[in-house]
Amino acid sequence: MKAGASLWLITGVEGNWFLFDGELEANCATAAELGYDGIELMVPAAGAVDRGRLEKALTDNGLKLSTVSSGGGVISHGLSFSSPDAGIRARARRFGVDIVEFAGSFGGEAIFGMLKGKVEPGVARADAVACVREALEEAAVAAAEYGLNVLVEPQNRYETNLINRLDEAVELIDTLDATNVRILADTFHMNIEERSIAGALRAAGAHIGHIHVADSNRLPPGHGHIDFGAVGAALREIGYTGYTVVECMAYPNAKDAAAAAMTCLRECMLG
Ligand code: LER
Ligand code: MN
Repeated sequence: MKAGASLWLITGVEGNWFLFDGELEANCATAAELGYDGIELMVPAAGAVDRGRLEKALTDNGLKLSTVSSGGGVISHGLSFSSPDAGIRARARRFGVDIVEFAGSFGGEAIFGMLKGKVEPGVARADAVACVREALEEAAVAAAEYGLNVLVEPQNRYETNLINRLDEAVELIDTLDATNVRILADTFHMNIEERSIAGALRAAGAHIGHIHVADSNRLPPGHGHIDFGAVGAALREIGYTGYTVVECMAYPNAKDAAAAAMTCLRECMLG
């Protein structure tokens, strides 16, 4: 298993749930110094980050780009795969493919969490699911060009009414006309939605393609009541070897949060 740190690169948003905010070079250096292997980015658009600058920040610090979130499509542009508005849906799919290509050109995978959207009033659930299915299949074709997966993230009921648990994601993935879609399992969301975090990870098994860790309160692992020993044991049992990215509040500050999370990862997950 490899450790990743999340880095938020959208300006002008008050408050976020990522470890690091801005300052690409300085935060890559801090992540590397603390022992992280990779970086996950949140960007306002695929072309927003200067390629040369990102390449240099990664190589100078011996880091890989693990993943790029497509959440910027929602935060910066109000997009959604399942919007009742066909224009918004089309722009969301374009945004998603652009993120796949940006991430893929660095060997990283694209995340589809918030951009899935929700079942809006007046829209039939089956129609919303069909929109998500179509968008994921399109993104999967683009990712296949790089030999990579795309990642779909179940999120808790206070954020969406569309795919809250891992078993719902498995059901969706199994009906897709694509073989390179995997689940991003986020311990914060799972703590709200799953009967057992470890049990759900075991049941999803080889469908798991990426992990986000935060504690029950979205503070760094170790500051809440999630049993990360059990999470690590379940991931070892299913043979998971991908990234575990720390996506939590920068409490009490980014560096201390990153250090505390790394201590927990070393004790419970990376062994
Ligand atoms: C993003 O990875 C996430 O976990 C969400 O809670 C964003 O809404
Ligand atoms: Mn997450």
